[in-house]
Parts: sequence; structure tokens; C-alpha cells
Amino acid sequence: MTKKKPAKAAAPPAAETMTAAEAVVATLIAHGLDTVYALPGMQNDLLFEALFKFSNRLRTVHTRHEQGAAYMALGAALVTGKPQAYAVVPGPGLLNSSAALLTAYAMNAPVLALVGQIPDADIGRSLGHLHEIRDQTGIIKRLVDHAARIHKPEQASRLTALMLKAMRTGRPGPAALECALDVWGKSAPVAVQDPLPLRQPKIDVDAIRKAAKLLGAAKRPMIICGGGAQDASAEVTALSGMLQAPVLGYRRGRGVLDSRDPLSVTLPLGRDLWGEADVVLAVGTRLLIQLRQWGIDRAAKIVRIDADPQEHGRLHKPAVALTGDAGPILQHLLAELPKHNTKRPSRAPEMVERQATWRKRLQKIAPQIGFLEAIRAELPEDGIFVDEVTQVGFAARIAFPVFKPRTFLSPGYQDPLGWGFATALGAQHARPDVPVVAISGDGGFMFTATEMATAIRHRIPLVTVVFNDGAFGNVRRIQEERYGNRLIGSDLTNPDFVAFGKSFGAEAERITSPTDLRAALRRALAHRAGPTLIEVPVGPLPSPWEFIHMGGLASLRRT
Ligand SMILES: Cc1ncc(C[n+]2csc(CCOP(=O)(O)OP(=O)(O)O)c2C)c(N)n1
Ligand SMILES: [Mg+2]
Repeated sequence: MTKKKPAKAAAPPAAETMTAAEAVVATLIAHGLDTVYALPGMQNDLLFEALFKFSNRLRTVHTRHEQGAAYMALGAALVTGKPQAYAVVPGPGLLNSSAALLTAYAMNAPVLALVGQIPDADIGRSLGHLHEIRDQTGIIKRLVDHAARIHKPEQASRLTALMLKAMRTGRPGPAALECALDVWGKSAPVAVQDPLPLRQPKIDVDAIRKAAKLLGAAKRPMIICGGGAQDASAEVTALSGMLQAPVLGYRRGRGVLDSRDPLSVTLPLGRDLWGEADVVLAVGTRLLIQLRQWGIDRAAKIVRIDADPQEHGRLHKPAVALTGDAGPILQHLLAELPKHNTKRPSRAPEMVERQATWRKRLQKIAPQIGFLEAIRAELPEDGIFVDEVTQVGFAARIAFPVFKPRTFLSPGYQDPLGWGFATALGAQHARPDVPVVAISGDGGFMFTATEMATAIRHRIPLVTVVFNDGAFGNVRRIQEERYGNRLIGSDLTNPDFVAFGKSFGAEAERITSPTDLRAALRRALAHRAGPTLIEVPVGPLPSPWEFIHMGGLASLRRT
């Protein structure tokens, strides 16, 4: 047999002389990024020179505060599922963006922070350079799993590609690249690095068989989805049908199974079902509420799918643990399950009845639900809803029907007040083809309200509904109910929100009822040239917490 000639390696891409900054920007473009959300400053002047040079291929969207830039990148990452980047100066610039970076970490969102640095030779010398901060690299490393500093232009492209790869490998998440102000401008011959191959962990077929046997024999199987299931909607839907298993999604797992499917549930019905389930399939979720708040019956078995092997056993040893992306693992499970699955009658009638019972109880928060129904009626099925840490938001997490994955953005366990408006701006900027509606309280909206200027300047047609109760209402109600009405730090003084919006050039109006909200939304969604702000003055709203923090299963058994 004649030996085959070894295949020739592809010719390396031709090297071109460019600055470190140009190499980073060219690499972002080579990876399909089309925007950098940014706020400039002296340490990044040469990065902005490169952004100018490539501005026909990569847009720079500048904001009025670094948290706006980072939240916009987060919103864009959440709706596209693809890496997004933001750029800020060191020290205060980085720290101003840090709540958003922390939220990106908590949400496993692929956000790349490009962070400036003081002159290279002086890093770590505490000379008091402009924006110097002690051990910036160390601070960044506490915030994200993947970080690097560019020391010379020859490294810039590869380091950028390595960060972008790390952000999508295993458990996705944010990364950061630092570069000193003088290094950004240094030149060298650079070959722009193409995307590095992503490796999937091998699928454990024995574990798949074990999972299929357990689920196939289960009497009352249940599926719980988290953010890690957002790209496995088709698979979860098929599996739910095969098993007649209800699918619980709360916040990050909403929209994986269409809310119009009778098997699609959220809280509070999800807790009843958890209490009854004999086998639970958990897809891309920490299961924190289930394992910590509700507790687990010794007899119930859990099959876990997670991109991060560390996650499986943190709180409870699962019967089967599968590591990797949910989609491919579920495809294997779908192929194996028919061999083991019991014949199952439809659970749809039972679920329709049980959902109706809970809907009646949820009338306790009818004011919030009325507004949510108005939004759902006007927002097209692929429209995106952005939640906030506010009364109508808490209700939305359990009662807003979600029809498609990545159309309900809720900020994960950080729950940072004020994330909503700027995150929604990023979502709308990255998905100009679908409408985005953000809700906020008067408290949360004011965190990033100045980004209204960004919305106008970059013509972002976001619709924002601000529910104004003149208070940090959630805190105020707790002070009232639990702390003898000793109100402190919870009443607010607000601007005239309509005048505020109009002063920027936004469309703005004030309405008071759900019916009027529908009409206002119809006008707003027809206006695609720029942003709209709708203010809804409200009084104190009923507490949603009994439907969310429901306590352990023991209390369930007593009812
Ligand atoms: C960054 C951050 N700071 C503080 C909080 C605590 N917090 C939770 S809800 C809330 C008040 C929210 O007020 P508002 O946005 O007006 O919504 P409302 O409850 O009045 O509807 C506060 C201060 C938080 N979640 N995140
Ligand atoms: Mg409020």
C-alpha cells in the first residue's frame, strides 16, 4: 500500500503590520461581532483610533455611563446568544461597568470587556497615574473566569480569539482583555486569528441509557429548565411530549417550552409538581430554589444536564449527571428514550385544570397581571420582554406568557436593580427586526435613565414602561409589613417622566389603565424611528412573594 501524502496545512493567513488595537478590532470582526458598546477616554484613545479605522465593519455605540455600555453588551449577548463586546477606561470605567459584568457572570452570558490600563512600565507601581487602581488584573480575575493582558501587538489577535473561545467553551460566560495605553498603539506584523475550534465534551452514552431508563419508567416525570436550556427548545418540547412531563421554567428558563403548551408551567404550580415528581430532568439550571427552598423527597431522582461539571453535585448527588450543551445531549436522550418509555396518557387536561386553579389564586396580584396582559396582547410572539426588579417584573416572572426562547430577559441571581433599561437598549440594538418592551419601576429606571440620550442618538426604538409608585416600593412594603412601618430610605422624589423623555426627543406619554396601556403600546410599537417612554402612575401594589418564596415541601403536604 502506498502511503498517503500527509495533508498540507492550510497556509497561515498573511501577516500585516498593525497596532495591537487594530489586531483586536480585526479579530472581533473575524469572529462576526458587529458592534462595540463603549465609552472613550485617554487610555483607550488608540483603541478608538482602530475603531474609527474599521468603522464601516464594526459600529461603535457610545453610552453616557459605563454601566450602560456593559448592560447593552449583556442585552445584545442574551438575545443573540453570541459574544458581544464593550470597551471602558481602567479604574472608574471598569468599576462603573462592574455590576453589569457581575450580572453577565451570573447569567453565563458571553460578554467581552476591553479594559484600558495605565502605561505598561508603571503597572503595579502605585505612582498615581490617571485612573490607576491597585491590582486591576486581580480585580478582574475575581469577576470573570477568563482574563488576559495584552503585552505586545503580536499577542493581541490570538489572545482575543482565545478569550472569545473561552467565553463559549463549557459553561459560557464573560471574559476581559486589558491593554496598556502605550501597548494599544504598538505595531507588529500580525496574522488575524480566525475563530478557534470549539470542542464539545464527549457524550456519555452509558449515562444517556441510564437517564432514558429512569425517565422512561418514571410515573410522574418533570423537566426543569434554566438559562442553559434556551438553545434546546425543540429538544425539550419533543421530550416533554414523549414523557408527558410538565416543564417548569422560572425566569431564565422561560420560553423554552411555549407558554401556550398546557405542559409549560412556572411558579407556583411548579412547586406542587416538584413535590409529586419521581424523576426530574434538570436542564441547564442550578436548581437552587428547588433544592434549597423546597427541598427534595428522598425517593425522587434527578437527572442533570449542565455545561459545567462542577454544578451537578453542589447541593445534591444526582442519579445521572450529563455534562455538555443541552441540545446535543437531549438529542441523544430523545433517540434512546422510545426504547424504555412507558405508554403515557396525555396530561394536558389535568394541567389545564391545575393551571386554571392557580390563575384564580393569582388574582391576588390582578393589578400587575392586568398590565402584563396588555403588554402580551400588543407584543408580537417573537417580541422581547425585559424584566426588572419591580412589582410588575416579579409578577411577569410567574405570569407573563412567553412563546419563544430568548424573548424573556430576567437578570438571574444578581437581580441588580437598574439593569433593565440599558440591557433592553442592547437587546433592541442587536435585534432591530423585533420589538423590545422593557418595564421598570421608578427606582430602577433612574439607574440608567440617562441612556435615553443613547437611545436617541443611535435611534434605538425601545419601548419602556415605567411603573411609578414614588418609592422603592418593594423595600417600602417590607418596611411597612415587617418593620412596623418604620419607613426609611424608600420614598422617592421623581422627575416628570413624560417631560424627561420628551426633553431628549423621545415619544412619551402617561396612562393609567391596562386598556390605555394597550393603546399606548400600539402607538409606541408603530414608532420605529426612536425610543418611547410610557409612564404608568400606580399606587402600592399587592405583594407577589407568597407565590415565589413558597417555603419547603413540608408546608406543601400540609395544604
Ligand atoms: C443594585 C441593587 N440595589 C438594591 C437592590 C434592592 N432592591 C430590590 S427592589 C428595590 C426597589 C425597587 O424600586 P422600583 O424600581 O421603584 O420598583 P418597585 O418595587 O417600586 O415596583 C431595591 C432597592 C437591588 N435589587 N439591586
Ligand atoms: Mg417604585
